[in-house]
Amino acid sequence: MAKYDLLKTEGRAKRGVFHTVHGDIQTPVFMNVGTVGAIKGAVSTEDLKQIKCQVELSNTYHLHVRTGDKTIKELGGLHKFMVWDRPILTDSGGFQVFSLSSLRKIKEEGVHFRSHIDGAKIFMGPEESMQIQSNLGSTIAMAFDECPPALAERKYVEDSVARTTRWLKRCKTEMARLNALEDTVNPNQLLFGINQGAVYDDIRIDHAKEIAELDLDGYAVGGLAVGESHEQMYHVLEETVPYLPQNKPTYLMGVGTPANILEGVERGIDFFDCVYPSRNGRHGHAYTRFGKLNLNNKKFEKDMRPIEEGCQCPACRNYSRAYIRHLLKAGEMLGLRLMVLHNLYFYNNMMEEIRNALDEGRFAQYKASMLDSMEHGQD
Ligand code: PRF
Ligand code: ZN
Repeated sequence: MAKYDLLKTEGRAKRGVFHTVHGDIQTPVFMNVGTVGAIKGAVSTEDLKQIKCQVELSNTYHLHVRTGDKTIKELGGLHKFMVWDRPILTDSGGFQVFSLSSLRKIKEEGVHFRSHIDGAKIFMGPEESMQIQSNLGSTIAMAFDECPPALAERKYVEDSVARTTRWLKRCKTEMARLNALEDTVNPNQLLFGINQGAVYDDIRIDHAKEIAELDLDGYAVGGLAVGESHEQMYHVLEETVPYLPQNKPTYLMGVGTPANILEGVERGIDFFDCVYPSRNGRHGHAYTRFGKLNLNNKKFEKDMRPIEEGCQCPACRNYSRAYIRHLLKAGEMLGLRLMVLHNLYFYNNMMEEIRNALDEGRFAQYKASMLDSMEHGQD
């Protein structure tokens, strides 16, 4: 159903467009993280359209424990519930279970754990994850995987990756069954597989080859940005991405800084997501092409310039650093909101600049000048 058109390449960097039932996704793209169906920082879906957001990302696990995927299905699915008619990607729950919950037990059938909200016992396996994502009716569902720690021993990673592959096959079967049901929210729901293997090149490569054969709608590289160095992450991408289909979208999960994204694009990644722009914004840290600013800083007390000169975001078009700093100090929600809007706009706008640079065959030049400006720029 979905089709990925590779429009242009520069080295390994890809410029593409992914056609979905909820509209086209121009890649490379940054997905804006709204874990529970809302971008933290009081950002509405109306705002998302203003800040060039193409794809919203939500989490299976969080929506399952509150308000419940069955209720959301009853109400017409996640698109209707959160009033967003463009693409939504849902993460499968595996990663959130591993990072949030205590007392988890991993078995062949799935993971037993306790809810981080009320401690209730929950079981989630590949079938449950697909059923929840199907109830939400997201555009793209992620496979249920295990993300082993970056420093896990080789034997542990081998066993874990083998299980993740068996889980992936079960996800594919279950998704096909669910999409064919009469009352399914989104009969065209897509499935992305996830490559794992920590920092072991050979495990990563074997796994990439194995999942590439399953002919999925797209492929993610998971298990990165979990404690390894940036160099190790870039190395894994160089080794692994060539074994993922070039005519399908690739997704680097949970990454990262603007520099990480530029490096990821260079190594063939189409999709990114990260909490940094919203989380750092809520802490008063602004991303700009001239480097990061801490708006809590006293030096901005009387600074009437926008966060970033020339930025077309709703914050910079109207408000000064001095005013936003004042709002942050006063604990006013508007301060957080303007910070998050600026940061997300910065990320989405950088992706647009990356796409334009790829279109014009000058990505390498764009990347070099952006990295230089972010590192040495004067505000
Ligand atoms: N798996 C899943 N979601 C994820 C990750 C993963 O490995 C990561 C790792 N950076 C972020 N989100 N399912
Ligand atoms: Zn701005």
